[in-house]
Amino acid sequence: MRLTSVLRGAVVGLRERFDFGGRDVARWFPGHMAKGLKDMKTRLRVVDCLLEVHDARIPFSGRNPLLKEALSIRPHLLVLNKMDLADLTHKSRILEQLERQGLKHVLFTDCLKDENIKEILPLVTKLISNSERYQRAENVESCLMVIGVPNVGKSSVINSMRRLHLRKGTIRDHLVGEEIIADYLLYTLNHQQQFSYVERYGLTSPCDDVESVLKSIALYLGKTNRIRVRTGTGDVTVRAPNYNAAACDFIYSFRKGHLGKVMLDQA
Ligand SMILES: Nc1nc2c(ncn2[C@@H]2O[C@H](COP(=O)(O)OP(=O)(O)OP(=O)(O)O)[C@@H](O)[C@H]2O)c(=O)[nH]1
Ligand SMILES: [Mg+2]
Repeated sequence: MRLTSVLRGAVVGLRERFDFGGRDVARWFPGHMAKGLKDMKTRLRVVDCLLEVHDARIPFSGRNPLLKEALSIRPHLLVLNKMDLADLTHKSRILEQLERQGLKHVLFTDCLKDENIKEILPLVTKLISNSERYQRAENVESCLMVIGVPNVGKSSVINSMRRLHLRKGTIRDHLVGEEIIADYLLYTLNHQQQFSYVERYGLTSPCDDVESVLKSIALYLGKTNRIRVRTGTGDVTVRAPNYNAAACDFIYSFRKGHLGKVMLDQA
């Protein structure tokens, strides 16, 4: 047993609550934030989604109350950053409580290890395409605004996204729906040495990694979502491949026989 847990059980007489002793607790919402909020509201017109960064150690407090009004008019993703510093034993309870407050889309991140950062853009893309006001076609540019109180890691999140998406490309953790089917078809085609897809989609060589194939297909077909991330120091554009659109095209072409003759059952 760790010393701390022994102590937790053994030490008695510790304070149950913190007594502020009548001290006037400073209003934490200073003037410069009011100004920032005013600027933000002006710029909100061109924004498709809001990414609010906050500290994972204070999931319920310290968020700017005036943001709520602004947040309700755009799809909103709450990123609880610095998860490496937070005790997340009760993570599911935290998520439930946030959901009761109307916060349905929440991600925990750690910018030091780029943890979960790659989940952000696919989720943002989904939120934007699901939002009624912004029914958008593919390949249009979307605009994401990153907001949050000072020092929560806004710049770090943007830099991590930049690092992951611009240099290495979007990496996804889980394949879903059509992507799994596409993966199976890719496996089959490669297994049967049927490489028509290479030429059809302008690849350089056969490849057995579905993620990389779908990414190439998306770029080749121009099925990408461009997301402009507004930051205090200029905008960053991230181009996210639309994996699902690529997978659908791959499956469609397969069904139409454009990827060559195949045999799905073994004789
Ligand atoms: N441990 C840990 N530290 C982090 C993480 N993300 C950011 N930090 C640190 O938190 C501090 C603030 O990060 P910034 O990215 O500058 O935060 P910000 O919200 O842009 O701050 P302002 O622009 O000043 O409002 C820096 O010292 C970062 O290194 C994280 O996931 N884990
Ligand atoms: Mg910053």
